[in-house]
Amino acid sequence: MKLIIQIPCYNEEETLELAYNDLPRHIDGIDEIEYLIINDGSKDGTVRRARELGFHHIVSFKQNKGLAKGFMAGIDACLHLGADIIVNTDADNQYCGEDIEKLVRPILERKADIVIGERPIDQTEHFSWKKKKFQHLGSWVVRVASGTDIPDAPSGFRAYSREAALRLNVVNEYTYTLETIIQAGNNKTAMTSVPIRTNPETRPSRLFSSMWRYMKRSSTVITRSFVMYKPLKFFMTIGMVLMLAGAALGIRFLILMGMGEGAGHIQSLILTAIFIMMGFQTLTIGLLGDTIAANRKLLEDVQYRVRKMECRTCEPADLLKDGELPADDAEKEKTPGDDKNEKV
Ligand SMILES: Nc1nc2c(ncn2[C@@H]2O[C@H](COP(=O)(O)OP(=O)(O)O)[C@@H](O)[C@H]2O)c(=O)[nH]1
Ligand SMILES: [Mg+2]
Repeated sequence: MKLIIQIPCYNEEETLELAYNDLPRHIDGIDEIEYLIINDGSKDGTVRRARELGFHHIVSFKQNKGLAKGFMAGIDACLHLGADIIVNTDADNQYCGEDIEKLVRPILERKADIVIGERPIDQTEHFSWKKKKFQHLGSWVVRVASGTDIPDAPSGFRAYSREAALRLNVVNEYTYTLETIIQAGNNKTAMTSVPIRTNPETRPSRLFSSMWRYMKRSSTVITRSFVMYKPLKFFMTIGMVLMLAGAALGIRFLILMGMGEGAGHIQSLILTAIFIMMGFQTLTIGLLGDTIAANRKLLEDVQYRVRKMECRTCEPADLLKDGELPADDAEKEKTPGDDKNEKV
């Protein structure tokens, strides 16, 4: 049983050591533990630091592509490297490394394929009141959209079985956390949650830099995922509301016409027609969306089979060879002490 712990990194030279030292060296039931970072175009010496610390594998992008792409590139690399279980944690040592054992346990016991670490949000001192409320609200919306009972959806501390990782898909560019739960819930993947501990803050969050930005991006991700996985429900609800509004106005007009007052209410008759037409169009879009969703399910199945066949043989393009450094870092290593090469 091989476990690979992956850490997405963007300019994490400072805190990576702390996170690395906290990682477990042995877990009962696991034969091999390896560590991997995904360097998302960092401008500091993240990769050099990771090599010095002894990370086994490094996936490195030449430029910043965002957390969601980084996460998926890490998953691809872990599958290629033969991981049976993949754990994702953060480079700022936010999560308690010792709790990785709790994350992998339900997978080892074959009780789940995805395990999400539930942070003690209300007890976390460095989370503002607003951040706590938004995290709870986000989790509630994801629970509704996914039909699951996961209490902490934005948590990045997770474990995936190989089987669940082979089926993972992320299309948005901001974060993988919400979309993967909605997808897994709709695919009926066995998912569970375990309470975990967090460490004191080492630096402010970069993903949650502004409340409005976070809200805007998260609501886009959730709406898109909901439309993708439940198009009929989404458009049918809107379509039915429009049709009902049209029908109510239409009945009102008929009653008024029966009373001989129809002539003064032609405007509401026009509105009735508009509502009913819009409602009908929205229902049709729902049916089209449902057909597209059925096709996507077939494509996902094909993708799963292809991934299963090729993940061992096809080397991921961004996986560095042993000892290899990205061009920038290699350059810096040749000329140590040169001021121009100090970290940005
Ligand atoms: N791949 C990638 N990872 C990022 C990016 N920004 C942040 N991260 C990583 O995502 C993890 C969580 O980031 P953090 O700023 O601690 O956000 P928090 O989860 O809200 O505390 C860390 O491991 C970061 O290095 C990015 O642009 N790309
Ligand atoms: Mg953090």
